[in-house]
Amino acid sequence: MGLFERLRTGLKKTREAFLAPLEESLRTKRRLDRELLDELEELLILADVGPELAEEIVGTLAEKHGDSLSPDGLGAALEEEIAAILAGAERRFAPPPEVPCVFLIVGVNGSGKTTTAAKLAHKFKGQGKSVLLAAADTFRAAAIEQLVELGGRVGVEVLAHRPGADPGAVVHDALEHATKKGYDFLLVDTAGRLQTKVPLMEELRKVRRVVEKLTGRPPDERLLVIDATVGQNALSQARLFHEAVGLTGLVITKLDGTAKGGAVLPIWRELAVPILWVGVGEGMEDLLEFRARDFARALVRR
Ligand SMILES: Nc1nc2c(ncn2[C@@H]2O[C@H](COP(=O)(O)OP(=O)(O)OP(=O)(O)O)[C@@H](O)[C@H]2O)c(=O)[nH]1
Ligand SMILES: [Mg+2]
Repeated sequence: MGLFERLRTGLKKTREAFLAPLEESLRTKRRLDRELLDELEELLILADVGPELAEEIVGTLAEKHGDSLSPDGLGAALEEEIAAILAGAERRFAPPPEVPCVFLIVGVNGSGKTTTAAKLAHKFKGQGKSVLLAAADTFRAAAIEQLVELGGRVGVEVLAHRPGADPGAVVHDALEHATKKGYDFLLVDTAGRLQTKVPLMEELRKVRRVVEKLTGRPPDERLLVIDATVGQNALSQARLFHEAVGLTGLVITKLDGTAKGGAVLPIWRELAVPILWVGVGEGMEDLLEFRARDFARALVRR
């Protein structure tokens, strides 16, 4: 199955939940009356689009298609509106002229940071680039082992210290090593537990400062990894990470098999941080570049 198909299949639950009943009603009514619009609004809220955006989408659809809409036209009309909302959320990653290009990968416990770091390493390696992974989640011994294991699987070197070591020192060493060896990328995996020895946000600020001190610029990408199954609830934590490191992009993981795929809309609307990649599975290939149009289509078109 192609990756886009994986995304479509993954979002099937979200899609079917609101398309099927509405299409059925449209077969006889052929127009969006108040009752259908209310139903659509409710279904969008169930897909975690949030009340404000649901109202906005329904309002626009009523204006454009209230008088006449076929069951087939519904998906297309929704795709237009969702793609328009997400248009600004798309940004293509472009590496800076300097090497190594440094990624700081942050997010709450279990969101998919370590897996995403390995998937990105795999992607860049596949493009002929050299990659170093840094195990800056020193809080859990298992976290270091996990990154070393994944690094081995994708054939990329991992720099790690002992459990409990200072993440700033890990990043310092990793950066010196990557610079000396001329690595193209340094991908830094960080801890997710909010209750670490040093408060997590402070720890992340420090890691950012270490990179700035050594390279004269902040980490080129400060990526927040968000678990799509958490939906809109991820927003309050996302703001804390944004304050701490100044996010440059989002990675939305676990879009395969969630009914809350609609949460991508309010997340973008609220944070205004572009979405760079989306995770559609546990495998190393299961990371897609985010495309607003594809995403909208996968969400609402059969
Ligand atoms: N289905 C699916 N599973 C994913 C995806 N991304 C990550 N996972 C799984 O989510 C679980 C947690 O992933 P990790 O990468 O360990 O998450 P983490 O953020 O590093 O977790 P901590 O280090 O504990 O904070 C693992 O079982 C991953 O395989 C995805 O896109 N789809
Ligand atoms: Mg991890």
